[in-house]
Amino acid sequence: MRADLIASEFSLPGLPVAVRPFGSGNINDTYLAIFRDGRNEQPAIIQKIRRKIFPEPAAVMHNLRVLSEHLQKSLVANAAESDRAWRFPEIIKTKSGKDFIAESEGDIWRALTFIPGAQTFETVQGLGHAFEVGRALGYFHRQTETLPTAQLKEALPGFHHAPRYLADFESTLKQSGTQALLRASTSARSAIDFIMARKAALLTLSTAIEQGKLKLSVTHGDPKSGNVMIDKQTGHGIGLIDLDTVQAGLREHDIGDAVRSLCNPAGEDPIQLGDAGLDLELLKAFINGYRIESSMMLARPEGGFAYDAILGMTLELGLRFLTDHLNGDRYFKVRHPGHNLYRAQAQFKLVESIERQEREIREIVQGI
Ligand code: GN1
Ligand code: MG
Repeated sequence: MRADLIASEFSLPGLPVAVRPFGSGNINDTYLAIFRDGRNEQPAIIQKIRRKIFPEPAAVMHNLRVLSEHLQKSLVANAAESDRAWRFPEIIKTKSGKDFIAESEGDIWRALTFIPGAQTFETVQGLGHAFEVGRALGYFHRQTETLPTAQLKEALPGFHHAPRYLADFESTLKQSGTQALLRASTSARSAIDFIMARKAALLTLSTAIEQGKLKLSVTHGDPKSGNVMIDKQTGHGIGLIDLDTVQAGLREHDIGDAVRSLCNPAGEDPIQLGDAGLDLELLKAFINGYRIESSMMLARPEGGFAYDAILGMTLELGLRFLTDHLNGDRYFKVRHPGHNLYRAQAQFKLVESIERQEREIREIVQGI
């Protein structure tokens, strides 16, 4: 099914007059649809969720429904004392009253509300932006503190489970296709050596969970810079989008993922690999924003593992890109051959920069 054909199935006023690809996600197909009713126009987001990535798309939608109802309640309850109008995408039902439309192969289509007057940035815009991203993530963690993880399904099994990524990687290495690719690519071979030398750092958080040192909470799962909505007028962070990976996880994962994405001004696709690096001033700004919210949490998050999370999540994403490269780019969308290898190398450059600044980073993140 095509997005422009499916759009009219959703319960929006009038008819879809334009449906265009939107955003820069690596996984879902996202479109912006404009619905016109007389002289009024209303935008909405239309998305296809693939079963290839999310084995149970209905679980994704269940989580979104539960989360949305929870957030709406707290938004209403706290509106008076809030300095901004927080907003999150909500489900737009189909004309027959369902949350999504299933396709025969098991993929689903859904429509979400478009958040007007706000924008996202793939790369950091400055200290103020970093502060606001911290604030938005902290707000999300604080608001979901009262949502029991048991109410959420496992939308993406094994997500951020480093031992699983490592096992997938090691089995990929044994495949004959990989062996041939490796003989021809020195950069792929050095990327493999890079990760092999850092297995322990990759596994620090999963080991801490096994040892009962960290507890699971509701997490966003993918709080990269490009998933944080910034109000165009005020520059305030007003909410997170891309809620498909919301499930039980570690808040440390979210913090690590946000920092790896936001505090590297060169972004995930740097012009030159050497440009990738962690900026300590941006990190301070992000942590200051996060702290405003986290200081109001009932149970403060464990600051003790924040450094390990920043390092571990950067290694993990590099490993995921590298594995996908060796597997023939089946998971992440690529824009050119070798793109996933380049993305992996960029994350590994960032890892080196994090390792060099370990002492400073530990000082900044202490006790968040
Ligand atoms: C993917 O689709 P997108 O771009 O929001 C990925 C994240 C990665 C991110 C890196 C479900 O997110 O884990 O950090 O790419 N999402 C999934 O850009 O795997
Ligand atoms: Mg995502």
